[in-house]
Amino acid sequence: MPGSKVKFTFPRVLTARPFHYCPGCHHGIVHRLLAEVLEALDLRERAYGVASIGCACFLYYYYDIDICEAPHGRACAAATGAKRARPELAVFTYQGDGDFAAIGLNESLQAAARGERITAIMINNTVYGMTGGQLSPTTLPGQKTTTTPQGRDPRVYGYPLKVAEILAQFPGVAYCARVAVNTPKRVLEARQALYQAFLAQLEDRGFGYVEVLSACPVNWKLDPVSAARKIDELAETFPLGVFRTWKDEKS
Ligand SMILES: Cc1ncc(C[n+]2csc(CCOP(=O)(O)OP(=O)(O)O)c2C)c(N)n1
Repeated sequence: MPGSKVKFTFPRVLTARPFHYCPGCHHGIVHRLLAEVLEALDLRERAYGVASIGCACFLYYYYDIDICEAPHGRACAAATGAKRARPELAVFTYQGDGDFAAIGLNESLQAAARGERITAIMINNTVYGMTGGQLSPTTLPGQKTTTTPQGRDPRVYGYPLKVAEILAQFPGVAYCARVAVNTPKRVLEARQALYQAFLAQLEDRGFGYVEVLSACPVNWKLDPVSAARKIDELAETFPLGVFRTWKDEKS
């Protein structure tokens, strides 16, 4: 319409299929951001996603790009194979914290240490969401889960694994950030982080990693608004920010 300004468009990378996620879950926001970044970088024809098991296992329903599914924890290994076979593709993984940092920890660390030219996205909701909210490596001390009904006791179950801080030490990691999507400002920062993580791959700099603190209202037993607020509490244990970027390093 004359005089009006387009404020909202639907990324072509997304299909029209409604998300299956629970109310208040942040997967939907991250999916939308990922779609916007793939579109901004003109990657629709050469993006290749590797979905994990967990709540995002139906990733291929929602994107009009090639996506395969890797067994629990193997997404970074599968993505490595895809990227090495077809270096012209923009290859990414989309994993939960259980997938990336529990059963898949070895694959994840080794791919990052090798500096594979892939982009890994880890959705950190501090639990195994899909299977009913069990303890994961990122569960907060004191947090109640179905396998720690009294709350996580670090003397028994250890302390949360800070994946971004671990990966940021590796020279092969070109970009490493932790973001959240519980406020509009943070949503914009999260999009920027995803953009940079893909750029690290497209510019052949190394492994790109974005960890997203994500609400799981059902397993946290909170309403969506309280769950979104709880992200601020998570950010005390898992600080937000860019932990490593090739742009800071001397070339
Ligand atoms: C090879 C294999 N092992 C175990 C499972 C069972 N399983 C399905 S989802 C899941 C938990 C996933 O948790 P997370 O990766 O944190 O993702 P979320 O569901 O929270 O998004 C597990 C253990 C499986 N589907 N496949």
